[in-house]
Amino acid sequence: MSHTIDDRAALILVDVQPDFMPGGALACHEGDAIVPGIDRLLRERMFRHVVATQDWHPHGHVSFASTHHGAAPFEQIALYGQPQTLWPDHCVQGTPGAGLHPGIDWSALDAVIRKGSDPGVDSYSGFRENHGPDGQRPRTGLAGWLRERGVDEVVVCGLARDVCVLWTAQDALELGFRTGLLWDLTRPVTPETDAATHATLLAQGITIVEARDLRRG
Ligand code: VGL
Ligand code: ZN
Repeated sequence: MSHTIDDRAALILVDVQPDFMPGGALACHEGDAIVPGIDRLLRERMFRHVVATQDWHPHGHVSFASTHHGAAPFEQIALYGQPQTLWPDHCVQGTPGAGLHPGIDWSALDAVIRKGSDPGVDSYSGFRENHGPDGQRPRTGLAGWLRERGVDEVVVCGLARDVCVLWTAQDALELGFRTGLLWDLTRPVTPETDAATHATLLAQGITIVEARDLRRG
């Protein structure tokens, strides 16, 4: 089914970074399979507005298992009263694995939102950090940036389908944007979660789109 977008739509490219691809520190299943399709969308100038998020952690970040004595990657702990998955060290500021993927022509990129820089708070969504010690989720400024440009619809893709892409799409919808997710241009950390992710998106009113079905209106 075709999905028509116009100049009021923005593409949000979530965490398209080598550390989330095979060989990287926190590899998604087939994570690199999305690279050619994203490169094509950008070269075609399909979207008038393009923004990328970049996971960007300091050494010793609270989300790293290595920061917690005796903890193993993929374990869950409670942090500020919320569940927090502990990850392998990944996307450390300034390392090659944290860069925007070199296989994509980024010329059409308008802005980059870096997230996860607060040593004590994780940040999955491009719009808001995870819960902090005060129970709040601080805004990144992305919603304001989009609104000042007249954007009313966002289309999200990138990595990981079950973590940062999902959280970004959910926040976009909650913040008032019509929201689509390019399913074929995402991949999960945990493939077993795909059915649940798909059901959650549909139930919440997020449109699931395939890249080949995008049309310019
Ligand atoms: C992500 C886990 C930790 C993601 C980032 O980009 O989905 N997942 N940090
Ligand atoms: Zn991270």
